[in-house]
Amino acid sequence: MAITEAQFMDDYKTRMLEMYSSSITEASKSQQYRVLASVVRDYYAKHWQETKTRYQKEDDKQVYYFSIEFLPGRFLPQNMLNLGIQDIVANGLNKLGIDLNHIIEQEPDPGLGNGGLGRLASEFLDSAASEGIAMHGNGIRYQYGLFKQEFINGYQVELPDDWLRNGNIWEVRRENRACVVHFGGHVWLKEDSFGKNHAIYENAEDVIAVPYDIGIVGYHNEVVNNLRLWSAELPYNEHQRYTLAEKQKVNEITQILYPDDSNYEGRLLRLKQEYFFVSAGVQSIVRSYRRHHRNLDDFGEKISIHINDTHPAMAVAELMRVLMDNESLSWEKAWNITEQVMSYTNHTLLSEALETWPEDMFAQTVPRIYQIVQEIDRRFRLKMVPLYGAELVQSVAPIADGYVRMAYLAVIGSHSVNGVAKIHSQLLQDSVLNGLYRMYPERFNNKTNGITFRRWLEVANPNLTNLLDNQIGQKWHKSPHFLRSFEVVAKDKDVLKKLAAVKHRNKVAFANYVQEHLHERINPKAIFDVQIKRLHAYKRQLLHVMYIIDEYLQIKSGQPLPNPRVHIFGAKAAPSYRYAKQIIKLINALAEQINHDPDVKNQLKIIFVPNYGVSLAEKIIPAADVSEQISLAGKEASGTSNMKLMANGAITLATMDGANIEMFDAVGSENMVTFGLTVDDVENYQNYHSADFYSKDQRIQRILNALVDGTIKDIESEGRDIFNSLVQYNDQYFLLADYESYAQAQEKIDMLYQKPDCWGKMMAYNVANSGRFSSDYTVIRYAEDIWHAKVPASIE
Ligand code: GL7
Repeated sequence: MAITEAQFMDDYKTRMLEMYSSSITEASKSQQYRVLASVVRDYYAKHWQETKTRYQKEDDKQVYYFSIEFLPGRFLPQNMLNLGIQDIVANGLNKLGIDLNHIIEQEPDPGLGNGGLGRLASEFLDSAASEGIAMHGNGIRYQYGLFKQEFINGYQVELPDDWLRNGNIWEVRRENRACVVHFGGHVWLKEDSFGKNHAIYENAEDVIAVPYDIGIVGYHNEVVNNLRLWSAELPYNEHQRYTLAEKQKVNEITQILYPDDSNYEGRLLRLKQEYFFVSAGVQSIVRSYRRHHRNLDDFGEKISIHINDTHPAMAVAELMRVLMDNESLSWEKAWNITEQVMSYTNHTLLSEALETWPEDMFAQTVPRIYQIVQEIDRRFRLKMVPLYGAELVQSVAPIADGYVRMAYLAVIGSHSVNGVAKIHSQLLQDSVLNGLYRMYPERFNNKTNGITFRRWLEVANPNLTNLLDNQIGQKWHKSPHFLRSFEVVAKDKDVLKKLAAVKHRNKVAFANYVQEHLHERINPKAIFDVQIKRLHAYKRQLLHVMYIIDEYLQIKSGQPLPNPRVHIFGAKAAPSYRYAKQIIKLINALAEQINHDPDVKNQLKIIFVPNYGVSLAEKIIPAADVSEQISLAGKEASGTSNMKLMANGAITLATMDGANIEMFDAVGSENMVTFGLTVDDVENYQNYHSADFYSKDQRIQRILNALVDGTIKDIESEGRDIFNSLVQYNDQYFLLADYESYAQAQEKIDMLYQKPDCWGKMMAYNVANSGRFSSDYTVIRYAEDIWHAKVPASIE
């Protein structure tokens, strides 16, 4: 982007005056941020408009990524990077007496997602724009993001995340593009004088969906795609008055994000949220298509709708509704188009996360959609029972046993179904979706997740970025495969020293952050052992905690640790997930005790960073030495923090699960430390009795006893419950079975860390081989194999 420093400074001063009638020095930091965001937005406004016009003119296929969650992280640093103006802005502001880094910290992190699933959606948007692929997001503009986490007496407390309090500079409200969404009431079909059916809605509750658009800026390519987030409002009508209660009921639909990433209760509001953004999205897509096309003959060739996990699966029925009821197409024609347009990604094998809705609730909330799903179900059975038998068909039909089953609906209505890592896609075919795989084998494929190096290296880790640029040039910015050449360059000891120096500098920066914000001192020479992800039993933060207790007991018995360690956690627990919250309390209690025990003498520290999110990840990941990816094999679909940590030179300590397996293929056994049961081991395990491990293994006994015998203070009830879950209730996630192997792996880490040359080489191999996990490549594969969309810039 061609802009000079002088011009920027001028723009900034003028905008400050326009927005706040203020001089720069008088303005608050938050005002300084908003002025900067507004100036940066202006710099891509024209590209945004031109991108839209070009897509229309060239009639390119448009892809719409429907996701109930997006976790974009801060827009300001990403947009400046992608526009190529960060140095100009930093220097310009400097001359005006402002530190850009302070301003960046003013931007609230839009917490419109829970974890990996929402973050992946945002990485894909960034990658698609950067590759010039016409792909747009469709989601919900939650007024409150994921709760703000604080710890009080070690317990998680959830506070509202009022991220819109000061407005959102990046969004544009487009009232003129609003849609009406119908809920409830009765629907009947009326034949008109031409013999066409029309759906008549009686006593329906109408809600207006107002879109807010955010530009998604591509990397150095003048492409700006769209993220459209919908907000629920009452219909505007001068003659109709609404009570406060009615208004609240409508606003509720887009008020909060469900703070649960796997265990959705069948709540009515959630169902409404899903239909709300799906219906608005589908209607607006058809409407905008119709503005430039006379009929719908080519709709299937020109539009893709991607169903990100089951939450938007009603898109299948909603598109059928719009095509039949509004556009008067026949069932057959509408169905052909729908199958061609829809594709679905599954993100989890956990059975509790495969959504189902009680039929009654579904029928009452979205009656027309229910009718259509019933018809899909009827036709599916009619076709499949003669081929596969009633029993198999019943086991995968969209409606059965009083429930509407969203994953099955998504597969039946799509032409493509993918998992998010090789092993996960395989397990989908073999188990969870096996019945449908037998019927539609050609639909199933794998698309291993990816990450964007622009955010996780260029924005988050400028020190490593500079080193890489100096050593191997900048080609990797556009084509992350080029990182590979760092492997050769890093054979030079000098380069390894520089790499170690970069890591050290990042660790010092994080230690300073911890001191300033959490008032704990940590030693940058210690191993920074990091586990950052949602708190969930299957992710096994508790296994990590067991090892910390082990270390602590070792110190207390007079044996020093081979290396000082800092165990760093970041994790939110779903507010209703009692066990996860008990583990949070345990970690905090342990931290309180260990961090202040004079016997420990700084050999061991626990830092549990509250309110983990994208912006905190950007601070932690560059400083990590060890990346804990220790889920029970077969449970983590892919993982993505594993890739981010790898790219930043952390050594992965992992089970053979999700994408860890592909990372292992990429770096080899010398550069990753693996342990534990494999997927096959877990599947074939006969008669697991965790109590046997407790009674036979003295080390495990000592660790678990510490939970209940007063060794760890202030966890009376939590300690007992956690102990019982592991010993009495048979340890659902096989922690005790994996403990010995995990502890050995940790010892191996200690041994390797004591050989700086060896550790340095491992770091270099990890950075160098992480390029294949770029979401740019992942998105290109989606575009080519699933969406059949244009990929303009072919990258190497
Ligand atoms: C998840 C998976 O648990 C995670 O392994 C995967 O990396 C991510 C993106 O594909 O999707 N599924 C899910 O429901 N959440 C995830 O993070 C919240």
